[in-house]
Amino acid sequence: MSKPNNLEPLWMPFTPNKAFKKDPRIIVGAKDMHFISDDNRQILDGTAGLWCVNAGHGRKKIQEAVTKQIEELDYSPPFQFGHPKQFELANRLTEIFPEGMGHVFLSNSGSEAVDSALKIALAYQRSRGHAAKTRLIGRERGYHGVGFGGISVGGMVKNRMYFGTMLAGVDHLRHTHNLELNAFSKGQPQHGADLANDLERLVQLHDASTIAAVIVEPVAGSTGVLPPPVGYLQRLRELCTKHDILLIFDEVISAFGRLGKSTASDYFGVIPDMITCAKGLTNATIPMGATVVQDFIYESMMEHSDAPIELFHGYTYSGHPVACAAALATLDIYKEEGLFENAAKQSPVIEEAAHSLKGTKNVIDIRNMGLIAAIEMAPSSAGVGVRGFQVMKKAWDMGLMVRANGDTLAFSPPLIVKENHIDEMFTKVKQAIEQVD
Ligand code: PXG
Ligand code: PLP
Repeated sequence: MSKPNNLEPLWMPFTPNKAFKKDPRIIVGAKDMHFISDDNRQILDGTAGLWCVNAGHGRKKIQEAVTKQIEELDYSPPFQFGHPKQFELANRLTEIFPEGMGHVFLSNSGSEAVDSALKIALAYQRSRGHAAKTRLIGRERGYHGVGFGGISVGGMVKNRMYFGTMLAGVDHLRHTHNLELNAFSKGQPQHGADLANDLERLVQLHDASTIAAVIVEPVAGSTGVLPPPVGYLQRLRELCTKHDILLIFDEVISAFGRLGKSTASDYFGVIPDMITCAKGLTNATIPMGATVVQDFIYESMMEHSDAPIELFHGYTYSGHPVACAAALATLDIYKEEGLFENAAKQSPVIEEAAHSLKGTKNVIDIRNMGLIAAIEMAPSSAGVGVRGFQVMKKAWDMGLMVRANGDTLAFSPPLIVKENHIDEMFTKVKQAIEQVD
C-alpha cells in the first residue's frame, strides 16, 4: 500500500496534529492480535484498537456477513420502517444482558448511546409525571463520549473546559482514585465504597425530586482505568433505588467480555436501569452503539406517551442493516469461540504480568480488572502526560500498541489473547518505561 502523501487536510481527533504529522504512525493492515505498520512491521495490539476489537482483527465471519448484507439490503430507513436484522439483534442482546433489560435502542457510537440514555431518562421521568426530575449526575474523571450530554456528565477537565457551559443542571460525584490508600491493589481496591454516599450529599443539595439519573462507568476506562472500590457499585445502586433515581452504567468499554462476562453489571452482580454499550458490539468493524433499558422504562414510555411517536429521538443510521449484520456475526464469534471465558481465564495472567512491573522506574501504581491492566507513572518534570506519550511512542517502535491516558498506560488486548502475547506486552512495556526519562 502506498503512503498517504499529504497528511495536512485531515484534522485528526484527540491527536496532537502538528507532532503526528511530523512523525506519523501509519497502520495499513491488521490480522488477529497484530496491526501492520506502513514500514511493514507487526505491531502487537495490546489495546484491541481503542478497547473495541474484542474478537481480534480481520474476522472472516464478520467480513462475509457484512458483504452479504450490503448485497441484500444496503440500507433501509429506521423511522417508520423496519428490517429483520435489527429485531434479531435486539433479541440477541436481551439474551446476554441482565434479566429485565428487555429493550434496546440502537445508535452508532458510544457517545450516541450515552446521549440516547440521558434523553430517555428525562423523557421517562416526564412520562410518569415526574417532570421536575431533570438533573443528571455524573462523576469526576468519568468519560461518556464527546456529545454535549456526554461531556456535561463526564468529568475529564480537558474534555470540558474548552466547550462553554454545556448542559445546565448537571452535578458530579467525587471520583474514587486514591493512591494513598489503594496503590497496587489487585482487582477492586478495598477503600472507597463510602464515596458512593456522595449521592446523599447531592440529594441533600438538590433534592431527589429534581434528579433524573446517575451515570457512571462501572470500571472507569479513559481516565486511566479505575476499578470500583469493593461495595461501591452496590451502595450506589441502593441509594438510587432509595431516592427513585435511575442508574445508568456506561459499559461502552466493559460490555462484551472485557471482564469475562457479557456485562460488568453481570460481573459485579449490580443491575442498573440502563446500560450503554458500543465498541465490542460489532468488533468495531462497523460503528454501532446501543442503549439497553429495563422493561419498566420502555413500558412507561409506551403507556404514558402523549403522542403516537413515544420517543422523539433517533438517528439516520439507527440499526443500520450492515452494522446489525456485523453485530450478529460478532455475537456468534464470542459464543462459538468462548471468548468471554477466555477473557476470564486470562484475567489472572494479565494481573500477574502487570503487577510484576512493581518497582520499575517511575511506576507509582498498577491496577487491573478482568482483561484490563493499567500502569500509572509519575508525571515527568516536562508536564503531565509527556512521559506517557513517550512510552507509547517507544513501545510502537518496539512493535507494541499501548494506550497512554495521561501518564497511565492502559492495556485491553483482544479477548483472543494468549499467555505469550501477555508476556510480550509486559516485557516490552517494561523496557520502554526503562528507556524513557
Ligand atoms: N463511554 C465510555 C465509557 C467510553 O469508554 C464512550 C462512551 C464514547 O464512545 P465513542 O464510540 O463515541 O467514542 C467511550 C469511548 C481512551 C478512549 O483514550 C476511550 C474511548 C474513546 C476514545 C478514547 O481510552 N471510549
Ligand atoms: N443535520 C441535518 C441537516 C440533517 O438533515 C440530519 C438528519 O436528517 C442530521 C443533521 C442528523 O444526522 P444523523 O441522523 O445521521 O445523526
